[in-house]
Amino acid sequence: PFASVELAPRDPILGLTEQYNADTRPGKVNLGVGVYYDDEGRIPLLQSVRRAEQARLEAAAARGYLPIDGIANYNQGAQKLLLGEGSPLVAEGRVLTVQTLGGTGALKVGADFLRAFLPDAKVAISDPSWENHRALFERAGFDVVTYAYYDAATRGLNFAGMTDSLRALPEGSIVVLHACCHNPTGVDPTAEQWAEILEIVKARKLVPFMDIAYQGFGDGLEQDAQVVRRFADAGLTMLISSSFSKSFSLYGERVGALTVVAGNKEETGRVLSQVKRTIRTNYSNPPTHGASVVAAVLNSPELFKLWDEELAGMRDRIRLMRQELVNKVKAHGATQDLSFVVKQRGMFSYSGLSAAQVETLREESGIYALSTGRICVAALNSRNIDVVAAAIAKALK
Ligand code: PLP
Ligand code: TYF
Repeated sequence: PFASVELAPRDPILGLTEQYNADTRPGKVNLGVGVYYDDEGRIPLLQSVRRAEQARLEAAAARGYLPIDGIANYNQGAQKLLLGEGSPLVAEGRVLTVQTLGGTGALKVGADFLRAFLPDAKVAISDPSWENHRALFERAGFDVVTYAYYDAATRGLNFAGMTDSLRALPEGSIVVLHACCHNPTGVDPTAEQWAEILEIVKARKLVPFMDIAYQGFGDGLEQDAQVVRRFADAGLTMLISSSFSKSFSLYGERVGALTVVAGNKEETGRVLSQVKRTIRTNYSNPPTHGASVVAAVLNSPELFKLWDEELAGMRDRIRLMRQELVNKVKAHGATQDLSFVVKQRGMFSYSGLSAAQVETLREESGIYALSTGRICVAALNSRNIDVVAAAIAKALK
């Protein structure tokens, strides 16, 4: 029955990691996938996580089924991080949050829910966006279009283009917005620009689906949630997918959440019942370990403080690597102005390297980047940065 099954294309990001893993050169560097590595080049196990895991191990917790929507105080903790302590929306009963299999799971559950109730809506994603956005919403059955976003000439935001394309969307379209630390460009709108985007979203009755996978990697947990809060406080009905994969360095535990801000309390109940139905018919209920660890950290003032400090450490190290990369590429003789790398936020930089230059880096130096020129700055460290900077400077000549 499978004779006509075609070979599916590889995920361009995860496919690159397979290629990297197969490379036998000792000095190879993977700047492809968006993962935070510490200065030793390892994926860190945070102290806050370790302590919560220790406590959980000692408690010898049973592993019964979780409720369909997951661990209650995990969901409340995730909600509080997004909407803030004492959010009036939460008090009004207008917010629901369900535990999901990472941020991807939140997008998928949200997409399936939307497809059931807004089947004809278009889904607009940024140009460019995270590769999986288009694939995921198309698989859910939507027609996916793009809105202008990145301006290669200025290496910044094409704000006029962005607002024009948002204004041109059919009323009721779903618009996927990166709340902070845009993947793949590292370019975010300013607060003033967000205010204008919000006005367009309201005027065109768009349904925002905010994706926040890097909360804490921009300016801090509270600062990075400002856009989400402004949209929610404006009275909009919206969806939010959030992820702890990066901020807790718990990639493989699949810790994420889908939050929906609905119109009123009664509507929230109805929406929750349908979101739970989506989950039930997909995987029944989510896994226990990762979410119970995250919940323990979010609900302990002491562990939360430790986590916040560890997150700041990751954020600061990425900033340092951005600065050092700019300095070192210049020191190696490149004449191009790379100062935009320092202005970009989060894990990524759209480096401006062409597909051919990226290929040269890979072939000559074993340095892997995406063909779009995206590099993961969080994979740089004090041991590999000189080699990378020298190779980039050479490629730029
Ligand atoms: N959304 C964006 C923009 C991302 O970069 C990622 C990265 O993995 C995700 C969602 C998915 O997060 P997760 O790994 O938690 O599924
Ligand atoms: O953009 C990235 O590199 C991260 C990790 O299918 C990732 O978001 C990449 C591809 C993918 C899932 C996660």
